[in-house]
Amino acid sequence: MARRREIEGDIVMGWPDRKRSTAAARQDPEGRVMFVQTPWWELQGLTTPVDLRYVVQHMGVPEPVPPEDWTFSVEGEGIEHPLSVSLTDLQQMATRTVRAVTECSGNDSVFFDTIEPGGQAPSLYDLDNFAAGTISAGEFTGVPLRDVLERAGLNRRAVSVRVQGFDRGSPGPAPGARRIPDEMNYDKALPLEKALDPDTILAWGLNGEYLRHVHGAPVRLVVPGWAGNWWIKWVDSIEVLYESPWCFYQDEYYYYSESPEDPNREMITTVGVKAAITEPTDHDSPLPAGPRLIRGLAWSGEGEITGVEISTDGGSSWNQAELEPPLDRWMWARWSYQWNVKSAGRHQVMARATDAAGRIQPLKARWNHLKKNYDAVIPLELDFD
Ligand SMILES: Nc1nc2c(c(=O)[nH]1)N[C@H]1C(S)=C(S)[C@@H](COP(=O)(O)O)O[C@H]1N2
Ligand SMILES: [Mo]
Repeated sequence: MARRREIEGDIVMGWPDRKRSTAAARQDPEGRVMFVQTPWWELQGLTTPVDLRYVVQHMGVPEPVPPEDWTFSVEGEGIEHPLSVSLTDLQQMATRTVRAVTECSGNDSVFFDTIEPGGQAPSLYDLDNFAAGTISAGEFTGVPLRDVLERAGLNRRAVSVRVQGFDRGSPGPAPGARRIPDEMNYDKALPLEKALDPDTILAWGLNGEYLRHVHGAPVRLVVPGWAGNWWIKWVDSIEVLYESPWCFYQDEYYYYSESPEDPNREMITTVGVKAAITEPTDHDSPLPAGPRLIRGLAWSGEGEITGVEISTDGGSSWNQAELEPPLDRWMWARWSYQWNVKSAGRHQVMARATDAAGRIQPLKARWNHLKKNYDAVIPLELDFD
């Protein structure tokens, strides 16, 4: 068959160009985007283009505020001089740029069902699956939260920094919740130590442009390494406290426990150490046997990626993949592995990551009833002829 020579895709700047990736975007009746999933396996580098970034929020997207009318407050018992801060005030401070992966705690959650009896795994590469593709990476520019707290006279004996968005609503039903407010703002209470990490920033820039409204403009919190639900969008107030306050999306929604009744709840903080295969995918199967490059991404919430291993024999043996520079602390790393497929038929490929904190990606995820932070290896089944 003659190979189709490709310049047949989109018109870009008036010229025919290669086909671009599209995200799966769900809109409200007025055409405003409410939820986006990212086809991360199609992307060619480390930065997710803003148009392809995932979008998630719990109580709807609030009406935007003109940035010049917007301020946020810094107050609470752990603050000596309460402040009202405008975007211009922030932009008069020294900036910091952080490149990081954002992963929703619900990303890949559907795979928890595969460890329930009779569960069947869907394709990882299918945005019809509601839990897929809620992960993206990018370059955020802003000011360290620490610098703003210090300017307001932070008392270092404080333990908690509650950050609240201006989105308001009702969280709706939540299994195991002991209390569901009728109306609330989205908020989370960051332990002081993470709040003081210089890479925890109040960001107005993303990938070289102003942050967009759906991603939390004028300013959102960036909490590298920690699950997306910590990355408060539409920042409205910051309160420094001597004890950790009750927050719905901390105490009743994003926590680990075995069952809704289980009284032992563990706070969700960092994301797992994970590797994901981007090439080939099960949509490319069947493939010709012979030499075959396996490529993917790996990331961890606790430390730089130190290795990725591949198994093509069901986990009996593991071989090192090559990590492709740069290895950036909070970013995902690209990796590749040369595999020689010697026989036709069905083969299973598994990739597992390790990180500088000494973690090894597990083959089986630890169950939690809310199905948060799925972090186990997801085997890829490929047919060869
Ligand atoms: N104010 C506010 N911030 C929020 C949320 C929210 O509902 N309200 N959702 C959180 C969750 S669960 C995730 S995964 C990330 C998603 O950020 P994004 O929409 O920019 O991808 O925002 C977080 N910040
Ligand atoms: Mo999330």
